[in-house]
Amino acid sequence: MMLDIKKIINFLEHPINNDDYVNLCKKKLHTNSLLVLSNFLTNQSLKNILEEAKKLEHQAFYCSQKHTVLLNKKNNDLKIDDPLNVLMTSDKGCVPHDLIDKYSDLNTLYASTIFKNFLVRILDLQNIFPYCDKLSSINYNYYQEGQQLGWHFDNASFAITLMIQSPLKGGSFEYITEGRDYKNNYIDINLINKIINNLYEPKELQVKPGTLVLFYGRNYLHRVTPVVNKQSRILVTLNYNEENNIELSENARITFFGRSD
Ligand SMILES: O=C(O)CCC(=O)C(=O)O
Ligand SMILES: [Fe+2]
Repeated sequence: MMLDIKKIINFLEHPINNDDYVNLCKKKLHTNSLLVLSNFLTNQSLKNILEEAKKLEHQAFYCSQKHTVLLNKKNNDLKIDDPLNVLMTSDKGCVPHDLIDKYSDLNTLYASTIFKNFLVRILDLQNIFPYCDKLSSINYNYYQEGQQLGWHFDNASFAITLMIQSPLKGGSFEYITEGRDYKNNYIDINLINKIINNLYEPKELQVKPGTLVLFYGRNYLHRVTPVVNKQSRILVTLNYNEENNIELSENARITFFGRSD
């Protein structure tokens, strides 16, 4: 309902149902390759979501994984120093969708027609759909001291995140906007090699709580650097699909959530 969503999205700064504003966001996304909307959430909603995040934190499932930049396991047929075969470390905690309150602001936002129309328009899609499994659509992610997400390309074409608690030190989002063009089956091994060996400086993004970030995670090599002190980094991912009836693979669910249903 319009009434509910107005309490969650800061429409004063982000009138996402206004044509001019949609076009402005679209332009920003294409110029900067990334859309960053600070103060996207109202203060009250950020407070509600932070409270829920803290309440659920002890139920987070922490996984520590080694993966390649394409999120694969090590391939013994490839050279050990092949940039597509080098292992990265990722460890973070995750609370799956089914633990999030039905009446959470996150559920209202995720299902909101106004919000979905905005996304569809700026991304030039026909439609977007939730995951059909109970775990994958909305996730709280917790990065505790020392935890990080290694360099990777996402499997999903786009990613939408909401920062809920920024770390005081470390925990930066780093990325490059070149490196891969999934649809044209292109991957720049040399550039990936430079990035993972710290020979090329990536872009860095640090955002404050309440910020929405949208990026093309399948084409951008990105990572989250280790959080340096006690304050955890808490971030929500709002996960949609371009097609209906998609579930996250059972393997991925077990890896990230510790269970498949
Ligand atoms: O935590 C972030 O800012 C990015 C998360 C991410 O890249 C992912 O979950 O794949
Ligand atoms: Fe990612």
